[in-house]
Amino acid sequence: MRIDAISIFPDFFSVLDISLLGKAREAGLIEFKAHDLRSYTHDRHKTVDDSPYGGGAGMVMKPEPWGEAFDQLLTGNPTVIFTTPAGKKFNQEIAQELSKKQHLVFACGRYEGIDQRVVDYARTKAEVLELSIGDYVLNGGEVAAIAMIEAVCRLIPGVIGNSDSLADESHNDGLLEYPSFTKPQSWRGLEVPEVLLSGHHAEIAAWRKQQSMLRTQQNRPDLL
Ligand code: JEB
Repeated sequence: MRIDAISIFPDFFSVLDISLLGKAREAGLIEFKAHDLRSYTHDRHKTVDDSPYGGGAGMVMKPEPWGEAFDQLLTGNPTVIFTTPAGKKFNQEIAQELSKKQHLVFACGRYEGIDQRVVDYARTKAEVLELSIGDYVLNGGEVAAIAMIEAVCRLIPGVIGNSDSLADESHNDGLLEYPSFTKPQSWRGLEVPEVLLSGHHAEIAAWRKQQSMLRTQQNRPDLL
């Protein structure tokens, strides 16, 4: 999969050099590049923002640099994702869909967001999604894009070494995960639940299911 990100802060994306995603890139499974929006400007001050039509606080990202970036980057059959607090809520189902695409382009705004015509224009050149990672306010789209990129890339075959881990995740009936424990059996006076040491596979499965349901009831009753 090829992934491009367009941002005035391309350095945010250096976290993608680390860990599993970094390995997947070295292995050639993912090709990623972050592009500086200011490199698509032509004025001395590399201007990317202007005041909003209709008035109001803050600045809006002007369309011209985005147009030039798209002219260069929207080749082949890309899907463009605008990260925005006004987007549809990103979830695992969307991550699954995106993991099948050949080319993703993340458009990451700052300030009060991007001139809406940029989205309309992108729709004439590509499949376009406006997505949010949740109901809280960030200063820009970069952190949201990084979260989406991680969620999508770990679903690409070969990115996660042990594909059992992936298969396991879709096996909990839409409930939250059960709690996990490892050695030592006793730590600072805190014990691992006895049932997990028993070797009774049916009892362990039943306990985990009960814990999953309890957690879901307490933390995410909307899932029940
Ligand atoms: C994404 C962004 C801003 C109103 C308030 C703040 C570009 N879940 C999310 N929260 N915030 C964002 C997001 C996502 N995805 C997000 C892009 C931009 C916030 N801002 C700041 C804009 N409008 C600018």
